[in-house]
Amino acid sequence: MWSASSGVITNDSGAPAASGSWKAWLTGYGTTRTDTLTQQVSVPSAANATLSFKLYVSSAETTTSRAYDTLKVQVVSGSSTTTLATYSNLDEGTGYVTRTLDASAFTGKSVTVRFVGTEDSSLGTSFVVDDTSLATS
Ligand SMILES: [Ca+2]
Repeated sequence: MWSASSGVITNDSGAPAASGSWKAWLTGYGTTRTDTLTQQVSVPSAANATLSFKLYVSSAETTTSRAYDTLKVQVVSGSSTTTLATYSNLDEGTGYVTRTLDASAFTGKSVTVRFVGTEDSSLGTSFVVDDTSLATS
């Protein structure tokens, strides 16, 4: 069960879903804003854990070198927060890209998976997340 900032979990047709019509749409307003999406997860005991999701980035930014708007993928375990990956307006693409992150450090733990979208005061960047899963092996 995901918890999210208002409006993040949406079936708004302004951005495609990777499957179905619902997805998590973080930021994209072109104003200073932070959106979060979190889920508590008990990661089974295993040798390896992988967090995967599909990410679509659409941006009004025109720079090819500066990350003005970012999406951080974090795991919170107790009082410690680990950033597994950071995406930005520089990752803009024409469709969903499957992202696979190593979460093996968290096997056997109860953690919170957190997506944090942050944008600056102009030129919106939308981070759209769908089909998130955590697998162990
Ligand atoms: Ca921006």
